[in-house]
Amino acid sequence: MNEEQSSVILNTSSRFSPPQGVKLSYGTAGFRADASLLQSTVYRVGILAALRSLKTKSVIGVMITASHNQVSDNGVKIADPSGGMLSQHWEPFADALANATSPHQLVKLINEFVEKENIPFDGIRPAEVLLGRDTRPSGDDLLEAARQGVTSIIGAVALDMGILTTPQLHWMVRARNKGLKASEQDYFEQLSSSFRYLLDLIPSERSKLGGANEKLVVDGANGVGGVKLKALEKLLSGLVIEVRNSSEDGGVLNDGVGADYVQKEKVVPHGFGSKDAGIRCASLDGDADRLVYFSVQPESNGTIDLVDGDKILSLFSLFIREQLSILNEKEDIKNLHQARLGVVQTAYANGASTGYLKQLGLEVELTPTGVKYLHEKAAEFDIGIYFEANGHGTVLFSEYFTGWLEARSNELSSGSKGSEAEKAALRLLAVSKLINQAVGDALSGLLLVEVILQHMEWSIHRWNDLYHDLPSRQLKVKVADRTAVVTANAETVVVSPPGLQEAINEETAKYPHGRSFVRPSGTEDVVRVYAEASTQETADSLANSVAKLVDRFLG
Ligand code: G16
Repeated sequence: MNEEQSSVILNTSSRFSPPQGVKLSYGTAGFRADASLLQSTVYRVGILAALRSLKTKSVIGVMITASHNQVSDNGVKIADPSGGMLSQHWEPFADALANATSPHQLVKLINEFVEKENIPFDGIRPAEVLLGRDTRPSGDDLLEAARQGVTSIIGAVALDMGILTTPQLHWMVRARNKGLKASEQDYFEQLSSSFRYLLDLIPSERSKLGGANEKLVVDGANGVGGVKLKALEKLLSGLVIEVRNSSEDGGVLNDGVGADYVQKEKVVPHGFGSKDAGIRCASLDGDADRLVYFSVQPESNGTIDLVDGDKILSLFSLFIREQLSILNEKEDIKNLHQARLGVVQTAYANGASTGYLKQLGLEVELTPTGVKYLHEKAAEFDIGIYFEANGHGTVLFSEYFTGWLEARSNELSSGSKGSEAEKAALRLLAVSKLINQAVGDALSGLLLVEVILQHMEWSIHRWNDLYHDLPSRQLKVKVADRTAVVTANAETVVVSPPGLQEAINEETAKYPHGRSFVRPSGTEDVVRVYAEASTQETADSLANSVAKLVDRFLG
């Protein structure tokens, strides 16, 4: 960097002093903390995003959100040129920037990194960064900090895209870098038109009046997702949606509502109750990148049948596998391509779901928690479906396979939908347009679930009966230093502190079908405990015993 550039950073950074005595780290999905601590981190992430834009000669995204965390928290996620998460190779630089103690140290770090990465400051293509935020009250100020960070790189342009869901911003970054239309309206139009197209491809002999056609009731977590879903619904036909807990309703973000609450507590969110028994319901998280379904049990006290990310993964797998087998069976299609289909889960996947997917003959891969890992693995397949049990996931189509599907689609004469095999190809192509190719997206995921249920003529109960979850329990344990827990083998084994894994093994062995693991959260200051066993009582008991072990070893 030249002197002029260094002095601009020295000047602007002096307005954003880092909080004293706080070490921030780039976690599962970026930085996350109490919003009052984040001004300097977000400003510095703005600088990083502009540098990433210069390095990749592409548009980068910065999203101000703390997703499922409480409303007083905030955070920042970075979208790479593909629309996916920031390359893991740059995470240590993000950590170092966030923790630089003075403007001079910050400039020194940037200079070293610019040299090491050979980042061009030639002014040929100025940096361009899209900024978005969710509905948190702290979002406005933090977005301004990000804007100042971006524009402290001379010539860089920061475009404020306003209040968005996280997946909308990732989608826009991807679309911009592909030279496609990338406004919010374009996003809504792509989702609604591919949804309509898939509905039109439902075989006519199917009545379209099955259980799936009844109203869907959606819990918006009092966040951005509910408002965006209402806007999207205006463009939809063939689906009736009622949104509750929209940010316009005055409730508190993620407080007794939202996908994280519903999935972890397995109870109804606020605003739902016995009057909803049996109805198909869904829940989004605070920034609408997670989706779970549920139905309220009749005459219950708020208990639900949870249809989580594992079951969404299973539903998508069944539908896509069916289309691929129609393609492969029919010989009337030119240049048949045997697509490789794979699914990706984490250790949180219910054991019953993994068993079910393997029984379908699918390749099942396991990665650590965090979409950055699942996404990378899923991208190795022609069609890679990934979902975390918490409802974060999507379906990725390789460029090669999408090109092949597009060629089939172009061969069809206009207006004709062709043979069964060609219809299957058209369905798969429409799925690739409907489902967000950049990142897990509750809105596009919801539309895909809805159209598949209509295609199968399935109610939520039929879907939920695909397999029966093993009873499970998740707990959080507050410890002095969660980074003292180090794991291996996709987080299934603790390697540090010594002795903890042996103690967990000993405890787990006491329970029929017992399975348990612990890992440090990358978004909250807790250690997470997961346990599975043959009954709810024993799963609860195993989780409690393991939580006590965590406390004993790390207390
Ligand atoms: C983020 C990540 C997810 C992860 C979740 C919880 O979700 O994108 O991949 O499952 O955090 O992570 P942890 O257990 O490390 O706290 P979100 O929706 O909060 O951005």
